[in-house]
Amino acid sequence: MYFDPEYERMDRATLEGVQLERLQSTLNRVARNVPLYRRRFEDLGIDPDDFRSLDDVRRLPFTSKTDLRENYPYGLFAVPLREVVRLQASSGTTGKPTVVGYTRNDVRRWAGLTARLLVAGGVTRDDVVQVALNYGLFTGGLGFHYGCETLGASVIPASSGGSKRQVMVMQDYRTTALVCTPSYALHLADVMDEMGLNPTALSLRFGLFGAEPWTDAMRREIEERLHLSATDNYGISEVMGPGVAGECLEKNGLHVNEDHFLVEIVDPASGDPVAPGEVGELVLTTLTKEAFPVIRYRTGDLTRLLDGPCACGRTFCRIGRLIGRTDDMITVRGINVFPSQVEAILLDVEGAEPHYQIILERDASHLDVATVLVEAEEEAIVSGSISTQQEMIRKIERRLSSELSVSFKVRLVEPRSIPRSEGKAQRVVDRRGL
Ligand code: DLL
Repeated sequence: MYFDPEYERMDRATLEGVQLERLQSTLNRVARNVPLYRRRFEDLGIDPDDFRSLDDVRRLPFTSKTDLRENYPYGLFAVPLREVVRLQASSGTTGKPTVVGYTRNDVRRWAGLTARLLVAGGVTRDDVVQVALNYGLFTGGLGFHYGCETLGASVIPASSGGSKRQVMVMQDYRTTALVCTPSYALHLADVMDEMGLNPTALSLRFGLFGAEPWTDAMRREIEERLHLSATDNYGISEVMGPGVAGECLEKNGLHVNEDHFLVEIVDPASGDPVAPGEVGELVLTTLTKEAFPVIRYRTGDLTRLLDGPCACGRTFCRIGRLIGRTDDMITVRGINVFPSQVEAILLDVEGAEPHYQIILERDASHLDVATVLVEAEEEAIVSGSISTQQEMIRKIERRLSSELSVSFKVRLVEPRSIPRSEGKAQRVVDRRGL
């Protein structure tokens, strides 16, 4: 089953023709409307009309998260705000998040792309889809929601959290497909156990999971415990959100929606293309976005291109599971955080030192638990009363939670008790076994 058979099964030569045409029009759009790209193209003597082959893309400069930060909030938009009908955001490396915008056409195309992935993952218009991803600035909830409506499935906008209510809705509304993060799916399985509910009594058939790293072992556990077929979905707000790539029921890599995104895998250090099949950094160029096109965006995600055709009949290339990051970004319950964001908050709290370590664990019910060990100033530890220490802990926890949307547990530790390193400080200790 396909949502867009004409494109999803397009032969390679025709697809490349479509990509080249769309790339040319994107390059013209950004050269005309986005000062950063115009400047960079001029400096390098790049004329978008000279583009004759897809390989020419390598002549273009990369775009990084820093470029987005320096142009916060709207500096990289290629249309006036009047034409923007939606704004979403993703975490920034420090302080402010990154804002992304969509025109009416962008929203429509985005919905079509998540609809494709839903169909690839087994969902049809006869399904009842519970979207248990956060609805808000995060692209996950609304991204999949519109895809369900476009497909014609019945969507339950459950959003994230409230696990017992999620299970009750699943039972009463006879949910047949679940969309959430993989760790939340396992957590829901635990909640069902606690409630004495046997998942075989539910109507679940398919699960689309993503937004955070997971493993094949986790897939097997989710499938066995929830009695559904689970597929992996990748997306990134700066490029669009969910809808960039997703698995079909062959479960053998994620098909990239190549008629809308140009894929490159590069060596993170040199920026040169890696040999086919080698692991490198995923670099994406949008081919159809109007409001927020990005050229050669360094996603920071590590993966590789998989070889050979897929038995599902889709001709789009496949990438392997996302296996890590080139930077120190972490994902806690599906939300991205950079250690530098934690540091910026600590620097701002009196009595706290910017010496810290983030410990990531998974609790018995499969949820991420993030603890920040914070060195307190000598005074706060030695002469500070328990109540002032507790007040400081509460203050840091409140700020981390309200500014980063992640609930961290904070523990104050003695000055100089966090190991110092001669090179890069080890800011994150990840014990989640991913
Ligand atoms: O997480 C979009 C999304 C929502 C994808 C729902 C799938 C489902 P951001 O919040 O911008 O967007 O986070 C993007 O999350 O750069 C990866 O590091 C990580 N990530 C996303 N999907 C996967 C996945 C959404 N399937 C960042 N496996 C990316 C591993 C993933 N990591």
